[in-house]
Amino acid sequence: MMAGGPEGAPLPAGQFAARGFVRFGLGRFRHKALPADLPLNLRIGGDVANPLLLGEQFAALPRHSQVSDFHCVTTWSLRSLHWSGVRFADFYHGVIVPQARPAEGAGFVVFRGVDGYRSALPLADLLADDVLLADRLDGAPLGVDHGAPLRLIAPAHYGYKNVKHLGAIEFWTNRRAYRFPYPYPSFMDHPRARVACEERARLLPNWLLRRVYRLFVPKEIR
Ligand SMILES: Nc1nc2c(c(=O)[nH]1)N[C@H]1C(S)=C(S)[C@@H](COP(=O)(O)O)O[C@H]1N2
Ligand SMILES: [Mo]
Repeated sequence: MMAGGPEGAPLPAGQFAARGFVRFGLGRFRHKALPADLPLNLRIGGDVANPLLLGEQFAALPRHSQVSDFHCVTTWSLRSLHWSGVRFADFYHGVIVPQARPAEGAGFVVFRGVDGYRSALPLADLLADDVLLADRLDGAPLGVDHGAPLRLIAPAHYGYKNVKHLGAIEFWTNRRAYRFPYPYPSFMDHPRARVACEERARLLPNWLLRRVYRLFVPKEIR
C-alpha cells in the first residue's frame, strides 16, 4: 500500500515532482476529445456467470476518500492528490462476487476506457486498501481531463494502469482477451507496474526507459 508520502520524503526512484496535473496520454490518446458529460455505463464481463451493466447503482456503494501520490511511468509524479469514490475491494465484494459471479480463478482484471485505452492488473493487487474507483478529485466531480465519469486509482502502480473514462471491467481466467492498445508494443506493459519496484516495462533496462520516457513529459509540468 502506498498513501501520500510525508512532505519532504524522497520520491520513488527515477521520478521528479511535476509542476502541475495535466491531462496525460501517449500518442493518439493524448488529445482524444471526449464529451464532458459522459454518463456512467460500466459493463462487467469476462469469465463471469452474469454480465452486468452498471449505472446509477454505483451511487449506493459505500464511499471512501484518500490522499495519494500519482506516478507516471514517463517520470513525473504528483504528491497528495485528494480522490474520492468507491474502494475497488468494496465494489468487488459488494457487487462483482454476489451479482456477476466470476469463475474460479478469474484473477486477471482488464479495464477499458471509452477512448479505446486499456490496461490490466492482477486482482490481488486491486484488493489493496488504496485502490479506488474514483469519481471525485479535490472535492469536485472528476472532470473529463482526469477521467470522467469514473477512473481507476491504484497509487502503488504507474499511471498507465490507472485507466480513465471507464466503460468496462472484465474478470478473466487468462490473458487471451487482452492486448495493450495499438500502437504500443506490449513490452511497455508490465503485468504489475509497481512503482516501488520500478517495474516500468519489460525487457528494457530502467536507465534507458527513464531517458526515453522523459522525452514525453509535457513542457508545462517539467
Ligand atoms: N482512458 C485512458 N486512461 C488513461 C490514459 C489514457 O490515455 N486514456 N493514460 C494513462 C496514463 S499513461 C497516465 S500517466 C494517466 C494520466 O492521468 P491524467 O490524465 O489524469 O493526468 O492516465 C492513464 N489512464
Ligand atoms: Mo503515464
